[in-house]
This record gives sequence, C-alpha cells and structure tokens, in this order.
Amino acid sequence: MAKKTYDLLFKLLLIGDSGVGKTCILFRFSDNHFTTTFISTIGIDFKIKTVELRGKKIKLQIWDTAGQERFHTITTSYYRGAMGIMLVYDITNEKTFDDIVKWLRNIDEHANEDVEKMILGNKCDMEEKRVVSKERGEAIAREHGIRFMETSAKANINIDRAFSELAEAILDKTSGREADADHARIATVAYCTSAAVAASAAHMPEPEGAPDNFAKTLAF
Ligand SMILES: Nc1nc2c(ncn2[C@@H]2O[C@H](COP(=O)(O)OP(=O)(O)OP(=O)(O)O)[C@@H](O)[C@H]2O)c(=O)[nH]1
Ligand SMILES: [Mg+2]
Repeated sequence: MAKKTYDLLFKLLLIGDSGVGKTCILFRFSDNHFTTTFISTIGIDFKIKTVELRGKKIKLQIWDTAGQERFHTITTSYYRGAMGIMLVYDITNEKTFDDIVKWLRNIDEHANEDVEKMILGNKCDMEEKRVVSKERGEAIAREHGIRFMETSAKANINIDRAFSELAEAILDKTSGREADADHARIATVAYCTSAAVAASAAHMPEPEGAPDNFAKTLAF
C-alpha cells in the first residue's frame, strides 16, 4: 500500500447559494487561480490540498457543492461526512445573506452535531456594490456562535486564513480527544467516527495515489 504522506485527514464542505463564489474560493485556495467565467457546479466536486499546522501535515479534502436547489438531495448527502463546513454568501446579494438561516437549518438537519462551522461573506473586493454590511455578517455569526470572515476569491483576501482557521479549529477538537494517540490512528478515527460517517465515506472516497491538485467530478 502507498505510504501516507500526511498525519491527519480533514474533510471540509463548501455550501451556499449558487453564484456566491464557492468554486472560486476553492480554486483560489488550491490552485491560486481565479476566473470571472461562471460555470455553475453540477452536483459535487472536490479538491485536495495538504497544509502544515503546528508541525502536522494535514490533508484537506474539500468538497464543493452545487448551490442550485435541484442538487439539494445529492449535496445534503455529503454533510454527514464533513468535519468542517464553510457557509458562503455574497456581500453584493441580499438574498444570499437571507438564505444563511436556510443553510444553517440544513446543517442542523444533515451534518454531525460537532461539525465546525464558518460563515464567509465573499466578494468583499466589490465595495461599490456591497448591500450587506460586515456588521450584519458578524452579528448573524455571533448569534449562532460561528466564526466569520469576509473574503475575496478575486483579490485573494482571507482565503488561506479561512481554511487555516477552520482546520485549526478541527485540529483543536481532534487533539483534545486523542491527545496521545499515534497519528495514523487519529487519521483513522477522524476518517470514520461513526456508522453514519462510515456510510457516507462511500460518498466521500479518498482518491489514494492521486496528485495533490486532483479534482474529480462525480458521476451520478
Ligand atoms: N468580484 C468577485 N467575483 C467573484 C468572487 N468569487 C466569485 N466571483 C464570481 O462569481 C461568479 C460565481 O462564482 P462560482 O465560484 O462559480 O459560484 P458558486 O458558488 O460555485 O456557484 P454554484 O456552483 O452554482 O453553486 C463567477 O462569475 C465568479 O467569477 C469574488 O471574490 N469577487
Ligand atoms: Mg460552484
């Protein structure tokens, strides 16, 4: 079997209305690339990036969901396996902010109870078109006890920071639970914490042997 090149595997999920910039956030983080062309995600994609946090190599498997309602059933089936969820809205689009409560409800219904959450107000480079103030974003995050950040995939603002903070929050939790366990065991525990996660692992396969920038569109 191929030797593991990481200590821990964290599964993250991006959710939010169509067009808020989830795919662009992921591409900026994984490939440092941005495009203005809007190609709406079909179903679900993922990308992988390994980061180093507190001396540990952490493989982030990041799932990018389609915001369009017609993919709701397929996308919500991926919530259960996620250890961290980024909930994205567009600061230039009021409806995407109003829908935050709807996405939070989806998380309550479909994700693990202890999933780490973060709200991102994206497109903060478009100050002239802003309709949602930063204060409103901070307020809703505070109300629900969730981390918050404004980001721009286009101008590369807070993208790395958002992923690092979410990964660190998960690391804190994992370290707390498994203080002295060896790395391989932690990775296994993290990979499969419950029967429900085990079941959803079938939906979230780890592409062993794939290059770090590997991306795959699942056929369904
Ligand atoms: N100005 C600006 N435009 C952005 C930013 N992020 C994304 N966009 C644009 O917003 C549009 C939608 O971006 P996507 O990342 O495809 O949106 P999405 O959330 O993945 O949408 P779905 O896949 O349909 O759920 C594209 O035209 C992007 O160029 C940003 O930070 N600033
Ligand atoms: Mg997309």
